[in-house]
Amino acid sequence: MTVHHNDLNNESMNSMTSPARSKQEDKSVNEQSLGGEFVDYPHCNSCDPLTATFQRVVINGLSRDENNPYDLFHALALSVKEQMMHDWRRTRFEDIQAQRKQVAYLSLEFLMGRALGNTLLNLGLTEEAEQVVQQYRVDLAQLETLEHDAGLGNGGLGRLAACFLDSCACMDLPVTGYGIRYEYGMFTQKIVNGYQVEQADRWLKGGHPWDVIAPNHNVLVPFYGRCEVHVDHEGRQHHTWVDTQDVIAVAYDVPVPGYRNNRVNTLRLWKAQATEGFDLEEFNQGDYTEAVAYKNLAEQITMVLYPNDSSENGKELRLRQQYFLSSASLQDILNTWVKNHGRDFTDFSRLNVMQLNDTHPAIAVPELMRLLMDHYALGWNEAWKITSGCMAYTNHTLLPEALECWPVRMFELILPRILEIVYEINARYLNLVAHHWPGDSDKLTQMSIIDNTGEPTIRMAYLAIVASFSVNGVAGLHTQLLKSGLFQQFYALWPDKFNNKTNGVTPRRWLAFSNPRLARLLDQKLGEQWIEDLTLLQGLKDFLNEDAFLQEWREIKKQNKVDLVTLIKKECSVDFDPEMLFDVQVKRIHEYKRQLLNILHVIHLYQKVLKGNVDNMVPRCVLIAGKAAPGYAMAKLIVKLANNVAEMVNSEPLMQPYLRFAFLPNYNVTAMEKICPATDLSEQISTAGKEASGTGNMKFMMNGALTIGTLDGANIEILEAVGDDAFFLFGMNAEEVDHLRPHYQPQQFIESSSELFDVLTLLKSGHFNLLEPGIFDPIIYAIESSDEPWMTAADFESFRCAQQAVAQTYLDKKRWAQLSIRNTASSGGFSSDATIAAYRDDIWHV
Ligand code: 26W
Repeated sequence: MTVHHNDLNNESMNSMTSPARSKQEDKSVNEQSLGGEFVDYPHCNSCDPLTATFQRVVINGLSRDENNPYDLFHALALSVKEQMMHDWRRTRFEDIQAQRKQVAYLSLEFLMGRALGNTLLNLGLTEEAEQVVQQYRVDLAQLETLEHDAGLGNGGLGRLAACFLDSCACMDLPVTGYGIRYEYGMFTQKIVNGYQVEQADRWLKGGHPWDVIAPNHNVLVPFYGRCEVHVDHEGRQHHTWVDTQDVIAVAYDVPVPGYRNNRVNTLRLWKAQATEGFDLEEFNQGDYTEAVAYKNLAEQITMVLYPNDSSENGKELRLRQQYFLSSASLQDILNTWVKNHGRDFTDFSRLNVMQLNDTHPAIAVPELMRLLMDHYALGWNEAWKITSGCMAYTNHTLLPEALECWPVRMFELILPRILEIVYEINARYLNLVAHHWPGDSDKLTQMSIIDNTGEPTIRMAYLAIVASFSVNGVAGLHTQLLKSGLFQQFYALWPDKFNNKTNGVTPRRWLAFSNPRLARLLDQKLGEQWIEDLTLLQGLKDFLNEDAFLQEWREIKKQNKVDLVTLIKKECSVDFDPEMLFDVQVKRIHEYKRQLLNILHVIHLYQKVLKGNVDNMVPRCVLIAGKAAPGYAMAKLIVKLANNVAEMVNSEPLMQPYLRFAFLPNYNVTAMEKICPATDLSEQISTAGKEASGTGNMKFMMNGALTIGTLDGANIEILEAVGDDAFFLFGMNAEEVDHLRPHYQPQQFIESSSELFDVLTLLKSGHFNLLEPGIFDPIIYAIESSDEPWMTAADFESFRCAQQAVAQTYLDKKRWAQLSIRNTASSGGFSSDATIAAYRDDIWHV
């Protein structure tokens, strides 16, 4: 069945801002949003103190039951949101008034985690909130634990988007995040008999107190249908996309408060809703079930986050998500523009920029062309000038399997008008390529946006590069590899587009909030300014030789470890000991991240203890956590191996004094808030050249962990910042990896390391899978295979030696504390504030 654009009844149309809206309406909105002074809601109580707001919320029954802790959490969150309402509205008003350039951060993922604690911190309301809830005999910390993580992301890319939003608000930048309000976020990981089992994440089940629905921003997103061309009396072609099945995008706004600066930015999340026009009509024709099925089809779009963070799976639903986000966001941006500037787009690209978070929203490129041409009647050249003047693309991965290529036939069916535009972009761009490399037809094939080598597909990264004025990688090495490898020819064509923006993490969440003990010490020693200027942490170096300070530093780490011990005991039933070295690797499970290398090392330590070879051995607790993509069999097997090895290690009494090993289920933002302050050693051990940047590495460093790592991603910059005596470097570099690749013979490495040989022998013996013989064969086979891309065996010896150096260093408590301090002190450059300052100055020009 089809639902026609025109079929929408008036009621639903009224809530849409459509390009067809009359001048009259435009004017009234203009007056509302721009007219004269800022007038607040008449009944706005955000000037009340939090205490009064909270009491009113409770008394008015907005909370359900004040004896129920969850309801109290809810009431507190509503009250805190209300505290932000005035500034939120004013921020929007002033940004429009000032005609500041607006940035839209388009991302399929925003991994926000919990909001309460962080919001209170940013607003400076933590103490007041503590007092308020004490009257109900609960403590704030306990209430905070009742909030469900907003897990609207997979890993690095999604969490980066969240850190960026925080930094933008803190730095007073007019940046709006645009994303999807998935009904189900990142799955909950359970471990059953050592295996990962996924459970749906019903994160909204208790209600979501933070968002505000903004029905006046609803837009219609078209799908399916067909294209028509009309030629007007001047001979100009006009394209229309007709017989579409439209889906309503409903805006849910989440406030993003800055740090004590009265700015509140917006994260606008779109939810799909079936149009209202369809059901009655179909129902009258007796097609009730069809009508309901259509409703499902429409509302499916925002039902679930795709849980893979490294391989593209080409699902139609995912494409619909991407287009839904891109179209809704752009329509919203254009509607705002038209309200405030009318239909004159001359200054549009001077006053708007869209940052594409990887290629996931790259379909925004042809969509902006479509809206400008088909809705606002601009010609191709004019539309292209605008589009290519405001798109900027960030690449987050070099892995070829992660590069998105959509089958042309899928576009043909779902987005026929978009396909036409992509073809036209490609034709014009290939013309330029042909001029640049005359007579080189290979270049045309290699660089074409359409890949015709097999089933025709659209290379989304190429589309993004062609249309963007800026293309950036996320760490120095990564950008260099983009220029010399993946996007080499594009770099030759447009060298000026390419730039690096090394990632960062927000010190509000990852230091001030997660590590309050350390934050208090920093306040005392450095003053409170460090939260907004993290380079001030350098000042810690003045205390490197003060014994009392070193003592205090170690005591804080120890207390944080005690907290983590409690969590590990509760979740894994494993006893960690805060006196032991905490050796931690937490991140998505992927072969290139080499959790396997870490597990092999644990097996090696286990064998050492079994052999009684314990002289000078440093007792350690090894922690691994992370989710495997549900369809990634090898990653899931690595989870199982970690759990089985942990079981053997922890049940062997001989290990007790020397080695403990836990796999913590359901790694997420909230878990990291407990983990990173308690970590001594941060494992960043990816095969060189594969990890674009990493951001966990930065969170650990900020919290005083030392890194054991390869020369990969931002590790390189971390090493430079802290110095090589405070970083345990091992393994091949990216060049050596590439060099060895064609000749790789893992057997050579296995034969030349008796330790690795012994580890593999034990693994092969079935020692860790007595009840499930053969299950780890694929892992053993991979390690021994000459085309294992991650070259685990090649780096084992080097890793083991670096781990020995770690142990040696840890024996000297004072030295370790000094190195730990130096790590924190040198982490200032990895604040996302620094990263955002660079986006602002070099790309956004806000
Ligand atoms: C299409 C499936 C898919 C989904 C997500 C492919 C690729 C992705 C992301 C690009 C994966 C990702 O999160 N990349 C990580 O981005 C971080 C932020 O820049 C980096 O720090 C990590 O190194 C990078 O792996």
